[in-house]
Amino acid sequence: MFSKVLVANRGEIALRVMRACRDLGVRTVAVYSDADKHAGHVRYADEAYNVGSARAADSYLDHEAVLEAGRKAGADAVHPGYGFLAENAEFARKVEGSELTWIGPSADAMERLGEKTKARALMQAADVPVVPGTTEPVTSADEVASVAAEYGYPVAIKAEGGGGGRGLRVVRSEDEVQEQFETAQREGEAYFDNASVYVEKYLEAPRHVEVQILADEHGNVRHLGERDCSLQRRHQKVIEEAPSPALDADLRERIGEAARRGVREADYTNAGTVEFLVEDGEFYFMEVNTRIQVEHTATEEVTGIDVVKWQLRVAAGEELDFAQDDVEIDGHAIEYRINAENAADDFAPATGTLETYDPPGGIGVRVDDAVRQGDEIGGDYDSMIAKLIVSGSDREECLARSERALSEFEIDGLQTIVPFHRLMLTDEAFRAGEHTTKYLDEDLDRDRIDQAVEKWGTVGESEPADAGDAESEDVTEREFTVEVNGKRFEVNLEERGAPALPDVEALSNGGGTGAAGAQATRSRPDEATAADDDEVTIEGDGEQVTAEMQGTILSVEVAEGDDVAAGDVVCVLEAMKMENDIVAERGGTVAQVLVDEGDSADMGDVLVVLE
Ligand code: MV4
Repeated sequence: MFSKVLVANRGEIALRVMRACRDLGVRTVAVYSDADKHAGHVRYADEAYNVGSARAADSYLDHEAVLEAGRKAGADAVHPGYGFLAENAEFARKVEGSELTWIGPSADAMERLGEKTKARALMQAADVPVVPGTTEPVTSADEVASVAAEYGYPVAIKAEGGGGGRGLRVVRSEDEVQEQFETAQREGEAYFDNASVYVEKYLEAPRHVEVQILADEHGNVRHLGERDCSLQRRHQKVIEEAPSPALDADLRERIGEAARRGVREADYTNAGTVEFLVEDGEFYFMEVNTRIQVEHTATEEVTGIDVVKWQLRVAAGEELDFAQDDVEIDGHAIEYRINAENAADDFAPATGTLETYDPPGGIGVRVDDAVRQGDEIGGDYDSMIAKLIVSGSDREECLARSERALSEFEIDGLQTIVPFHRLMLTDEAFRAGEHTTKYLDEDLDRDRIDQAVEKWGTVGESEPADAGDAESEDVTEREFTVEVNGKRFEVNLEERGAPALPDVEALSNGGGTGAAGAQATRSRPDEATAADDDEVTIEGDGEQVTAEMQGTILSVEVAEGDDVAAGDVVCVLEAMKMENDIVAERGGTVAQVLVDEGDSADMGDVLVVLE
């Protein structure tokens, strides 16, 4: 096994990989951009290197800077996570040519599967069903028309380098052929530097079903069952689950075996995903993702197999130690992407500070994230701030736990898509598992999304502009906990036309929340200073000498910088006509004197701070 791994990524996936490293006793190296100096993956890693560049996201794409960090750290392998460098065969080849090991499929295998017509031909050779169409690029609109004549309209024209919906054009009749052919070529050229296109029969409402694969360097290929990712918005997955509610046992067996044959044919190693379209009880190969994916967690939950750990073990030359028959799908798991987005505003990215971040827990709940309360969500990177993965013994139990877990998830300070997820749990098509890849973009009623955000949305900076009524600006809101006859009530008090409260945030954070940084220098109400200036902040974690009763400061016996021993008098306080010596309990150096002679002090006020 490796002794030190560089993780060339950020966010939750960097943490996921580092956790697998720790489980294996492997040390971890993070890289970061200037915008990410204090990010979760940097906090977690054993060591970290700045690979900064002008644009934050570009830092993670800089081949030479990443390799140089690996050399400096003395790492012996690189894990790319997903996104950024993960599917870059050129970078994989550079790593292969260095003293570091690439934790992923070989650059050759990545290239064999990267071009769509090559991948289709390879799958056909392995007896894996592909969507009827061409396995060679088409070079003229006439060719498109003749393929369409053979299979019938509609057909899809796809860019050779395509993926994620870019460079996919649907042709519904002969008079659209010329225009769509040219558009597909232009898009291919623009997005992928490759104007080459090919043609497939277009399936109207397929499901997206993908099979998780693990393959070692000793010729063993296993599949870990499938995930259903049909709930997508504009080609972005939103909810994924394992197993697929759309497959029966027979189709499940056949699709899994087809995926194994396909990657074996490609001489593929490490983890990968074979994507299929499923329609009318048939499945068709779509593409291979040559990396770990966001949604691998759902597979981990139903198989009990640590996919990321196996990526490391396989890359280190180890052999898969389980047979295909040993892989059992147990129960059901659903992953909810917790994106900072406002679903009511066309899923626009939301930015802000995580004023509250309190994820759910308990049985069947897993949260993969790299943020904590107080963190700034900036918009420099993608909007996913966490993943909630819920499991149960079957889909029903999983759905019930999902409702519970999503209602427990407390996030304030910016809008997330939690309200959208809660809506899906009330949605008939989703609950029945009957939704197709069209469902979100074409069938779901926008008004229902707006209502969900109004009902469950977060109140914060990115609150939708139309969420409140016109009067709301004049309403001062406070939350109280009251006890009536021994029963606890949470009371929300609204006063119309009242002056705004000074700083509700600071008040409601009185108990301290465990969040570092952002809250650390806030003055807390139970330790309010005797000074008139409300803005005084108390620094450090040394002794705070406080007034034990309400009174007047008769004298101050210390100044900043003085050394004070335990029992020394720091102030004299007059209360109820008595003079009281206020003494230091532990002692230290005086860091702050917050009162002057003649000031009045309330019980609990901080008078002097020692460090
Ligand atoms: C298709 C298809 C229907 N028929 N191909 C979209 C992304 C790209 N990589 C493949 N995509 C599709 N290819 C044929 N022949 C429908 C889609 C498609 C889709 C696929 C998976 C998940 C969501 C989707 C949303 C729209 C279209």
